[in-house]
Amino acid sequence: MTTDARVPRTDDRVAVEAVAGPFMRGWRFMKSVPSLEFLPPSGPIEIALAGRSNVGKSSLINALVRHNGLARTSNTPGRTQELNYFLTDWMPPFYVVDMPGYGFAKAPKEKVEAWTRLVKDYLRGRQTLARVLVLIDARHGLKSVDSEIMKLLDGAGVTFQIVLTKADKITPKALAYVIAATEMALKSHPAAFPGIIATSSETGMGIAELQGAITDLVAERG
Ligand SMILES: Nc1nc2c(ncn2[C@@H]2O[C@H](COP(=O)(O)OP(=O)(O)OP(=O)(O)O)[C@@H](O)[C@H]2O)c(=O)[nH]1
Ligand SMILES: [Mg+2]
Repeated sequence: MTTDARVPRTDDRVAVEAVAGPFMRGWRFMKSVPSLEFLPPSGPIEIALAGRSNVGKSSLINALVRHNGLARTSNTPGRTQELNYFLTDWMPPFYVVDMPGYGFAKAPKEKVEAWTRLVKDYLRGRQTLARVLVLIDARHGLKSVDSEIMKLLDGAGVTFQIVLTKADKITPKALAYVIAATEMALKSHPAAFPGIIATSSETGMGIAELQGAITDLVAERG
């Protein structure tokens, strides 16, 4: 008997659904939050993406949900300026929250200061925030603004996981180096979740692994 390689067998489909279930479902944009008083009422758990401007937060959301254009991306740092809530129709439901970046951005200083305050207040005080993905550009490694955010999360007792982005842009050797250096730095952060996931929104590298980590978290906390 021949097997058509293009048609996944039932057991393969079951395996994919078990690992990446929530990401096989429909996702929709729910709302943009310009300041804390506009946060949705506490309900489903939230998983937020933090990182320097232009690190690839919005692109990673599109790669996770396999829907280019759901989150708006740009070459210009400072594209995302509010907390953007995305909701899945998976049960139990949960939100993925895209956030403005920290550090340099092409926007007026007062605007950058206001959204940086918003991000920090949200990260410190949101009861339903289950985990933060702290995105680090694999080419650059940890910067002082990243360490500052990780300290804030340590202080608030919010677990975070490091996700390297743009791994397609460096050699495997350079990637291994940045993973080792980041692992060393994480030892002094009690809120760090073990395991660094190297990803590329361009090639799909690491996306299934990250989907799996989020699926596990939702199963545990949802
Ligand atoms: N080669 C490569 N480029 C990427 C990857 N991820 C994002 N980019 C590019 O990096 C730029 C910034 O991506 P965004 O997803 O908008 O970054 P962001 O962190 O949301 O940026 P802000 O909203 O401005 O904070 C875009 O030009 C993306 O195409 C990746 O994995 N590989
Ligand atoms: Mg963005």
